[in-house]
Amino acid sequence: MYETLLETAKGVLENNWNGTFTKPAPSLYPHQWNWDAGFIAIGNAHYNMDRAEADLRHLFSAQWATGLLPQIVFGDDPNARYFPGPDFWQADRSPNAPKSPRTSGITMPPVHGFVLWRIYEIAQDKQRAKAFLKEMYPKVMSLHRYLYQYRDPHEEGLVYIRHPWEGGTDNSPIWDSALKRMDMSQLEIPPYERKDLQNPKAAKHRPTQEDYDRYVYLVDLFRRNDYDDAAIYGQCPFLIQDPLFNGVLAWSNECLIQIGGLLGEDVTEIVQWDELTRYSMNEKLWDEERGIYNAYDLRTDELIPVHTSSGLMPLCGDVPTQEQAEKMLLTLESELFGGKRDDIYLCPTYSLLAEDVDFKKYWRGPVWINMNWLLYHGLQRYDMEDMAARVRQHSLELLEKHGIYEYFDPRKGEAEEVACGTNTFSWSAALCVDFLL
Ligand code: 2M8
Repeated sequence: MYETLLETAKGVLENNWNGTFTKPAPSLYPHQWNWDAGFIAIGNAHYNMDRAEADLRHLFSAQWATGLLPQIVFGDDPNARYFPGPDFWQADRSPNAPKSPRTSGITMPPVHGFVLWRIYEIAQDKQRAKAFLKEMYPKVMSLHRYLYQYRDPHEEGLVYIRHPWEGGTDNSPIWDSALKRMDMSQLEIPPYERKDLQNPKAAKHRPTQEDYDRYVYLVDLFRRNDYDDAAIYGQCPFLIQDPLFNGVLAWSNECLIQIGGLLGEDVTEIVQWDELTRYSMNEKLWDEERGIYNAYDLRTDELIPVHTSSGLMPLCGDVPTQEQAEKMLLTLESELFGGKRDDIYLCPTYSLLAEDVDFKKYWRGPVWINMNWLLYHGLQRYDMEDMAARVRQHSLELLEKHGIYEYFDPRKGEAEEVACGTNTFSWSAALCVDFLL
């Protein structure tokens, strides 16, 4: 079963490798992306450990002196079309940015701790894998240290993001209220030209122009402040504690504790982060009534009670108790996410009941394979084997029937174009390999 799918997925990874790093997708995303690189390395680890290691080494070669791991590491292909490119970011305004390679000036969900652990689990040659852990451990530690030092102003163990791109879920409805508060008639945005709309299939489902104006305004704010974290914290209208980002952080902390233990390191610092993050996620972000985690807006000091699948992701980090997790399972099975319906592919990224759910619009409804992979691992941690198997099965069915696409319309049978976004998408391929092997 699935032999052809496996070969197709490997072919995508092969094709998207440029000799130095793996592109998420050649036409739409021609550079290296942070969390993509993590997911991609997991896929490669099953049959090409050299490449898995090379991708992560390349990503971390761009780490800033503060520990920030950039969202994009730019390649040097002069024909690569992407906005905003390195000349727009001007990351070299920061004394902390590396001279080379060039990077953007924000980060992404810190998947690398659990990625390293997963690679170690997969590895046949444990000695080599351990040497790689030893090499990477201080780098991932320095990333986590950056997050707790600069992104946790109340020292509560919850890390904020300051741009929707840092969340990885660019146009998630979670960000709507914060973005809407930015009155663009009062704010100056530098001129810019989007390149993503040149991809005809993806164009119609990409974020709107209003979204982009806000994305670009924020980038401009960061560069005007020379990427100084304290100055940006003072001025940025967008500061959000996201349950996906913090759930991933919790999982990575946990894996760093395991890695540190294996390497004979003192893990006291991580244990402290880990305990505080779990505690605060449950104290501050947990929604007992709805059985899901919320995001929190640090600018207005209020919860953002929007039902997206990001609120289920703390499962992967073992953040909820078994009792909380049972409630989350009910939420997943309910009409909100359609977990028991035969006509819905799991897992829609936005509640099926939301008035503005859009089954094809990027992070506002479609199924994404990386979210399914995180959810699958989360469900397994709570022995929810049936639902985990369902999530895996739906993922593989989508990929097999519709291709290694970026995201998928969750409506089974009904939708005309189920596969959305770019084709030959690397993390869909890599996580498909991991699901299969
Ligand atoms: C998407 O984000 C980039 C900006 O980072 C974009 O829209 O141009 C998101 O899906 C993000 O999660 C992903 O890492 C990136 C590359 O696949 O594309």
